[in-house]
Amino acid sequence: SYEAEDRFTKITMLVAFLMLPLGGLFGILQLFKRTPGFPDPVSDSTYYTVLTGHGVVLAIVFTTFFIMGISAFVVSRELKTNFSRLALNLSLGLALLGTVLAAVAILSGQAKVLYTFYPPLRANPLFYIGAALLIVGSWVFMVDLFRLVLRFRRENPDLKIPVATYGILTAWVIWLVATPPVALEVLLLLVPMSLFGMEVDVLLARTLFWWFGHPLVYFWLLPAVALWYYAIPRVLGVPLFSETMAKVAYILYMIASTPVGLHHQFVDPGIGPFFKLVHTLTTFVVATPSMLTAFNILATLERAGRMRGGRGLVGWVFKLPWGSLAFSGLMLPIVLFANGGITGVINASFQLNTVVHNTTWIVGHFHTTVGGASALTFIAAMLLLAREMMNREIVAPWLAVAAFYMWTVGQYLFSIGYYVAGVMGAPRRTSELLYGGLAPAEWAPWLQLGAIGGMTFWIAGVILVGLIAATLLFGKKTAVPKDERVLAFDSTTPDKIENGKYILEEVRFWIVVTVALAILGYIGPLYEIFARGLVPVGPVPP
Ligand code: HAS
Repeated sequence: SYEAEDRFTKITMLVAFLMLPLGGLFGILQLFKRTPGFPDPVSDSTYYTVLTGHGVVLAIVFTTFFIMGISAFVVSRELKTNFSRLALNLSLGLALLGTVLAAVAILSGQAKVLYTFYPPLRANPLFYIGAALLIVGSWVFMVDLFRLVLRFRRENPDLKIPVATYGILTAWVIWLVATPPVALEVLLLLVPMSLFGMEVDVLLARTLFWWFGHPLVYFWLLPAVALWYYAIPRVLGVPLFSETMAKVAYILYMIASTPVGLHHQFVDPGIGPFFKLVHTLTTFVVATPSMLTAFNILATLERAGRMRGGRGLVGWVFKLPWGSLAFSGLMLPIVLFANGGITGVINASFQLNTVVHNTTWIVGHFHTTVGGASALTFIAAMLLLAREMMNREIVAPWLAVAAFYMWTVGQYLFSIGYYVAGVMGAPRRTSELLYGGLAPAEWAPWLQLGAIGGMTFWIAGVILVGLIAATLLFGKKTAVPKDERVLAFDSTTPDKIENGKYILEEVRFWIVVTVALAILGYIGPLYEIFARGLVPVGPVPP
């Protein structure tokens, strides 16, 4: 039985679920504050509390808890194994404690440092300690997950790792490589800065943060990709076009996701152009698996569409079940990812980055990636889990489908408005410029278009949160038969490895390559920072 895993998944999903209305409230307040001609709901200084809350609650807490929960659900069932109860309880306890501490710091207005917490801005120590505890909690879970997958590998040398578990494993390997530098930054630099006023080298701190910050986005993405690869073919009743291609994509994500973080620091002085160019090139490598994913999913869709009688170049697209809850909930995030992915490639281009960096363009990019590809997939998965794990009939499924479309249209409008305003120079992360009367009038219509999009997907979010709650509270009790379940990971039978050893299944080897490339990617820039000599500065209150 999966009693302990299910309890863990229920609690982590509940925490993730509770973050949605809170993060959404911060989001809508911010949207109004930033839009010319709209009512101004919060003071200038509260704006930074709201912005920090929005980023931390949704991008860090919602995602981490959801990913821990879905990982326990998928891996235990696909590998037919159990996590250690101690590890589950300990990791949950630490992560919850950390979240509460950080929440106290943010909600009391003592952590206006945004989710990137760049020094010399100083937050209350509880904020940093809370963040560190959340990470440590996730590590406890991660170690146990590695134990189970490596044991499966050892005990079943002739079996392939199932495709969803492989994706979840990849996400956690990325987490393994990404989190130690930010933990060092927090414990050695930021906590002492916050507690004792210790001086900190800003560039060193930012570099350690972005060592973590970019792989973090693939930690958000990979569980969504794993759900797409597993569930979309299941919903369509066809096999995935290529499982081998899926695993190649996972491996490329894993090995290339870390040595790329300097693309967030193109305009930081103190790191020379050589390593920035190297990270530009590796960023194009890490964009490749998403293109493989696009190809793999499209080929699967085409196969299914043609089986249903679709003809011609695009006729098959209209034969797909666009009105089904599971299909639209999993496919529309991919349609959003096409938008966010293309702008990601633009961000990564060294020269173009100087046009879009720190503008509202970036806000458009990350809403359609983490808020589109990842968050919408996670919300759809929550509804499916309410049906298939909690055995509740989904209340008004048609409304959920309508909300998925509203979310998608809203995010497209939001991103278009913010892209154009960004290219015109509208800055992100500030309200002063807009409300000090300094904003050029030409930004206004685009920020207003963005606001219409933002309100549209905010309303979609409210509907979806309401439907999840209504399903759990009032949904009719019905056990869904195994063959009708979308997330039926317990019925996976791992395939056999043919022709002896199969390099894609040698996960230990790929973990070593991942760690080595991450270190190689950062030795040079860190050497440059230390060789130049550190320039520590004292903290400033935000
Ligand atoms: Fe990014 C900034 C580059 C992907 C999240 N990114 C951010 C920030 C966040 C974020 C949160 O190079 C802001 C950080 C901050 O606060 O400062 N990003 C990239 C690149 C990719 C990318 C190259 N980002 C993501 C993902 C995220 C995410 C994924 C979250 C989940 N990003 C950057 C850069 C910056 C940045 C710079 C810094 C900018 C600056 O100056 O500050 C790539 O991985 C993207 C590859 C994706 C593709 C798309 C493939 C298309 C697919 C869809 C196909 C469609 C189908 C539909 C099948 C190439 C998969 C068919 C439909 C039918 C109807 C048939």
